[in-house]
Amino acid sequence: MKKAFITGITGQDGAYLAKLLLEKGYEVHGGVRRSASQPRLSRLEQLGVNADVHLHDFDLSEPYSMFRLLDTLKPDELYNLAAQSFVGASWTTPIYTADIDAMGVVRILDALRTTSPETRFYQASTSEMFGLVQEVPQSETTSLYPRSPYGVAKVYGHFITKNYRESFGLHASSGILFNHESPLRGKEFVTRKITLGLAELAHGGTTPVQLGNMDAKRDWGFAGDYVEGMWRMLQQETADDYVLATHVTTTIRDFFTYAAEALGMDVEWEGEGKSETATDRKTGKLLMQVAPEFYRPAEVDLLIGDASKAREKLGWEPKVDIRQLAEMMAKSDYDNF
Ligand code: NAP
Ligand code: G4F
Repeated sequence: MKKAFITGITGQDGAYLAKLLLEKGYEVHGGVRRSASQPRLSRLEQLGVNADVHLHDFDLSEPYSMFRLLDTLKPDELYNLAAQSFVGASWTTPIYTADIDAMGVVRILDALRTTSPETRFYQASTSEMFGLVQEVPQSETTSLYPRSPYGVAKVYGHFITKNYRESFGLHASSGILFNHESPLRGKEFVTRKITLGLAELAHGGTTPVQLGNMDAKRDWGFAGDYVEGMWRMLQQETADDYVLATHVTTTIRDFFTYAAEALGMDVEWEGEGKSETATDRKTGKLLMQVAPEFYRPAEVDLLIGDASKAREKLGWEPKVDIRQLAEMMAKSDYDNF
């Protein structure tokens, strides 16, 4: 039986990956950090796998306990999914974000190099590294130009992974994953904020969803498809870096429309910029208004990925398209309201 260790197992991707690895027969271990409301196992519970995983106290800021844990576990595969993952918060917590998302990666790589150099390592890199995009679509060879403290920290994590592969021969791969969502997505991310807000409105609520930049475009896929790609990367004989993306880009506005339509609404858009609104033609209810506090100091305007390498070398394909994703999330939030 193979043994896997997942950092960030309580997050969206951690929960889907834990389920996938259990289905494949792995012994699954995960790192959880302490907090007053610990353990935060709701996502693992929602997928019905909380009782099947082995949990360990773990924090990416704590090198010595990480070292001891990895020395004991010596996992076959380690997926580093833990991060301060919210781009918006990285401007208010830039130093913390750098410590976890950049230094945390080298802490774990260095502990692995010493305690368990045969472990195969996955780093959660991100399309946010492309930032002010230098090429359309973006692939593994596109130049990086991060636009947030989060993106800058992730660039370090990306290159230190490559560096430990080249310097010490670790089987260390980076997945450059474009945005991926699900009913388990954190409530602060725009897709989930939209589907939760629309579910409340559909149940009789009257508070419109307050959003920032409606023109940004993202390449959105389903998290369940993307964790399959992570696993496939670590099954390759040689470690490498891969983009996972759908090659379809959608504005925030269009995602909002798709989610609203899934709940039977008929959206009318009016105004522009900070005056933009969305109303349900059927009921006259105000569904969305722009709130300038959700604009970012610097924006990533357009992400669209080219996952040809993953398709050819890993045989990976996304299965859920953007309308199916919006419907899945909107209906889940409506049903669980
Ligand atoms: P998520 O839902 O926000 O989960 C983040 C996880 O990291 C949580 O389990 C969190 O624990 C844990 N964590 C945070 N700080 C930690 C620390 N100091 N020590 C140990 N654990 C810590 O994120 P996600 O969407 O699953 O994303 C997984 C990874 O992929 C992240 O690295 C993210 O940056 C990256 N990524 C995500 C996407 C995407 O679209 N989802 C795209 C590209 C890359 P708590 O439960 O205690 O908060
Ligand atoms: O949903 P978001 O917060 O995701 P963002 O910034 O693209 O980051 C996510 O994807 C990255 C991969 O590219 C991951 F690395 C990262 O960990 C995370 O999972 O924002 C998406 C877009 C932005 O352009 C933002 O300005 O939506 C825009 N937006 C407009 N109104 C909003 C809002 N975003 C949020 N969170 N909240 C709003 O009210």
